[in-house]
This record gives sequence, structure tokens and C-alpha cells, in this order.
Amino acid sequence: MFNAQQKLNKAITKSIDNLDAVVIGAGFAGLFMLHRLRELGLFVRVFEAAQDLGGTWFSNRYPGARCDVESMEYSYQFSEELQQEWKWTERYASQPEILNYINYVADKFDLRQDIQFNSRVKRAVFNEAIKRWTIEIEDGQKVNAQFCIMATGCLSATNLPKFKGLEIFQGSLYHTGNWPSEKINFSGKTVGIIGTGSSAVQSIPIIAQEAKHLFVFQRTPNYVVPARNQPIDPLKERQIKADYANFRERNNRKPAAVSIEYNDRSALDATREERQLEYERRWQEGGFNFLGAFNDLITNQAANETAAEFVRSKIRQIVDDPKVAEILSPHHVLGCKRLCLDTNYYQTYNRSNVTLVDLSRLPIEEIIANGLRIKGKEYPLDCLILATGFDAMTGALLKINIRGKNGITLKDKWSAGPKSYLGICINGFPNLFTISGPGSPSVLTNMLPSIEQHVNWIAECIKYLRESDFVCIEATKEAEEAWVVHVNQVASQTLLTTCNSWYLGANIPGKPRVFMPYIGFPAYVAQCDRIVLNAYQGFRLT
Ligand code: N01
Repeated sequence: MFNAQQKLNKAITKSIDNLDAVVIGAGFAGLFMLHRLRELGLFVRVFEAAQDLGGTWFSNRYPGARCDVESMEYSYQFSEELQQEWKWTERYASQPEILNYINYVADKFDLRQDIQFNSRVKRAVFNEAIKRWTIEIEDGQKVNAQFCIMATGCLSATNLPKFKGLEIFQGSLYHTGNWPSEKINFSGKTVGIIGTGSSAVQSIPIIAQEAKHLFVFQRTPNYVVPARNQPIDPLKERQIKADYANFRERNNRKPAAVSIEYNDRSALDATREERQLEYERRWQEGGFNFLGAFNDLITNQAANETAAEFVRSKIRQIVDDPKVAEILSPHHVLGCKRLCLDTNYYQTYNRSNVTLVDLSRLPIEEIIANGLRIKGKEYPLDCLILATGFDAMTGALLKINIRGKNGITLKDKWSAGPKSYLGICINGFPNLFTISGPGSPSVLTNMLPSIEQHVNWIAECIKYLRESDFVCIEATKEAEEAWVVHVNQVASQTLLTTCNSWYLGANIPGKPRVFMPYIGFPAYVAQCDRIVLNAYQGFRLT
């Protein structure tokens, strides 16, 4: 099949080697970018490494994979017709349902014809003489385009820790972020899972129901609050659809572009009983609303500790064995790593076929042919699952050899951490756009409105360039540096920089420790709009 695709790719080359724009990635961002650029009349090609659409929702198909933003919000808003006609079935959509939605959108807007699958981009080079990008696919195909748009995703380059002996493991090895398409049957199998982030929290309860035994290898416990997933409430659905535009508008004015109900009160002004009531109400409702319980949870350590202790008290209530409950209890700042939403996560540790192994003091020594070893003790395993996360925000971009002006590579430019203006454009790399790049709100928000805002900004920018007879746009060095300082200043006013999160790149050995996302969606959008009104302030147009 791959050879046929390669031949097809070569045949296409003749007709598409001179494009207006190349979009890399066919997930939510790439699909909408293609749609917007086609509306502008541009000749566009999307290159996608996978064999089908969906990006992160194509590859993260592990058991229990589900979005943690509610389905009525985690969807496109650019088409009123689309948002009216699509029907979600659950409060939080499952991965298969999201993939169905993405395919539905692609069919409705006839997007597939401009997408080339099985086409991993290995190089993108800016040719200064002709002011165009040359994009090279792994099979050797080359195209050139005026604009190169990276829709490569924030969480798409998997983190594969260098465990000693991993290559000699004889059992079945999986990574949650790169899960096979066929159903994996764990019944009768002894399964090990490394990691306890969002992916593990979702898959552990499902795998535990099937496996003979499940060993969970945990290095750092996470805060987990109930999702309270349920069939979609038809009344709520009707109400939202009756006024969808305003519902979106209200959410877009919230810090994470999610319909969290924010309490305007400090946790420290409330009595112990009042706090308990507020946390309990939000715990029962489920979801990220827990984070809005008080207005100082991410800025004041003492306030944060009240929420953290509430979750720990829940863990002690739910988990039967006090020693296991203690190992599951986090002590870092709640929210400085992404809060996890669950269905029966803590309850799963009461099952007799589940064992929690604490790696915090004794790390994995090595992987062996039939399992793994920790301080001389062997754990025989039929299957090993790495739920070890991603090289977030920069990983997918840096996997491509991107060369800008004067031959400078993005890898060199970002050797001390990513530098970008607005998370959209990079000095030295004209006409290169990054959708939800480092320095933009992206992963701290509902990704869908963030993606749409970026795509619309980029489309309007390209339209402006063409109408005004400009050939190139490039962020100035000064604007870029000021933006990086600003992103860090905003982050430093919060507690989000206090733990070893992937927001900081701290999960990848050797990655520079820089807080990558921008905190605050509305302020960010206002800034992007202001820059346009000020004739693309901070950009050089030539
Ligand atoms: O990855 P993670 P994830 N030895 O990085 C552990 C989004 N997402 O795939 O914390 C032992 O959170 C690591 O331990 P530690 C969401 O934004 C969303 O779960 O570094 N352990 C950690 O426990 C999320 O935040 C959804 O000490 C090692 C785990 O692996 C993001 O994706 C669902 C290790 C990695 O956790 C990433 O989530 C899924 C080692 N060498 C994901 N290296 C929803 O929408 C790493 N670990 C619900």
C-alpha cells in the first residue's frame, strides 16, 4: 500500500510542485487551515505523515481515550451549519467519536482531495533568492510554496524514555500516543504501564478490567478529579444550540476558553467549611470546573494547598489501602501539571489484580526480555505500555529540519529554548507560520478555539499580504524577544512554573527549561488583534 502511495505522490509532484501554501499536518489545525486558504483562492497542499486524518486523535487511540474538554465546546465554531447538524452523544467525546467528527468535517468541506497521506515532511528550507520554501517529503518528493504552515500539533512527538534494555523486550510494547489501529486484547495478560499522566489515568481503569494483572509504575502522582462523563443532556444541548454563537463568545472571554465557572473569591477569605462546600460541589459536578473554585488557586501557594489537600482527602476516602493512597497522593502545586479527569481511576487501585509500584525512590533499573527490573526485583510482563507523554510543543517542529534565512536551522535557533513572536512567526524564518506554537495559549486552553483563532489570524495575514503586494512577512528580532520576555513574565506571576511539567519541557532530559505556553486566552487574542490594527506591528513586510 505504501509503495502505491509513493508512486501516487510522485505522479502528483508534476502538477503540484509550485504551490501557494503547504500545510504540514491533517489534524484539527491543518484541516481548518486548508479550508480557509482555499476560500482565499490559494493553491494548497497538506502533507500528513499518518495514513489518515485526525492528527493527535488518529494516533492516541489507547483504551479509554477521550477528550477532557466537553464535546459541545471541543468542536469547530467556524460553520454554524456544522455546529448545528453534528450531534455529540456524550458529555466528553471518546476518541472514535472525535475521529468520526473530523472525517465528517473533511467530507462536508471536501478537504481530502488536497491532502497527501503517508507523507512525512523531513525538511523545509527557505530559498532567499526566490523567497519560497522548499518542502521535502521522506520519499524524496519536493515541492515549493510561498507559505509554509506548521500544523504539526503540540502533543504529537512521543516521549520514549531511554530505558536500558528496552530493545530486548520480547513482549508487546505500546506507546499511548502511537497506539495501533487494531483492538489489543489484554485478557489473560500481565500488563505493565509506565506513567500516570492523563493518558494513563484514562487507560488504567479499562485495561485493569481486562488484564490478568496490571502493574502501574508511577514516578510522580497526579491530581485527578472526576470527569462525571454521561450521555449528553438533551436539554443542555438544545439550549446551547439555540444560541451557539453567544455560548462560544462567552467561553472565548474566559482565561482558558473553556466554560469554567470562576469564583471571584480568595480561598483564604473563605472559612474551612465554605471551602469544603465549594470543592465538594465542583467535585460532584466533575470536570475542570474544580479549578475555578477560588480566584487564587494558581497564584497563591497557601490557597492552592487547600484544594490539593481536598483532593488528597478524596484519595484517602476512595482507596482502601492507606499505603497505596499515600503513594497516589501528590504534593506538588495542583494545576502546575495538567489536571487529570477520570472515570474510576482511584477506585481501580482497590482491585485485587492491580498493583501500584512506586518509582519515586527506586527508578526502573532496566527492561529485560520478559518484563522489567527494579532494584533486583523482576516484574514479568506480557505487555508493556509506555504512557510517558510527549516532547511537547517543540518536539514535532524540531523533528523537521527547518532552515530559514542564512541557512540557520530552527534547532540551532531554539537551542536555549523556543523563541517566537506570538507563537505564530519566528524571526529569521519568513512566511513560516506555526499554529499553536510555543508562546501561544494553545495547551492551556480549549485547543479548538485556539486553533481557529490562529488559523483565522494567519489566513487574514496572507490575504493582507497578497492584497497589499507584499511577498514576505517576518517577525522582527526585537518583537520576538519582547514577546518571549512577556510570556515568561506572565507565567512567573503564577505557580505554574513550580513543578517539572511538560509545559516547561522538564519531562525531556536535556530540554531547556522554559515555560512555553502563554497564560490567558482573551489577553492574547486582544494583543493579536491590536498588532494587526497597528499595521502588523513587530513584523517586517517586504
Ligand atoms: O503524558 P504526561 P500523557 N520513568 O507527560 C511518566 C494531553 N492529554 O500522555 O510525572 C518513569 O502527562 C511521567 O512521570 P513524571 C494532556 O494535555 C489529554 O499522560 O515525569 N516514568 C508521567 O507520569 C496531557 O497533560 C487527554 O514523574 C516516566 C507520565 O510518564 C498531555 O496530553 C488525554 C518516565 C507522562 O505523563 C500528556 O499526557 C491524554 C520515566 N523515565 C493526554 N518518563 C485528554 O484530553 C515519563 N514518565 C483527557
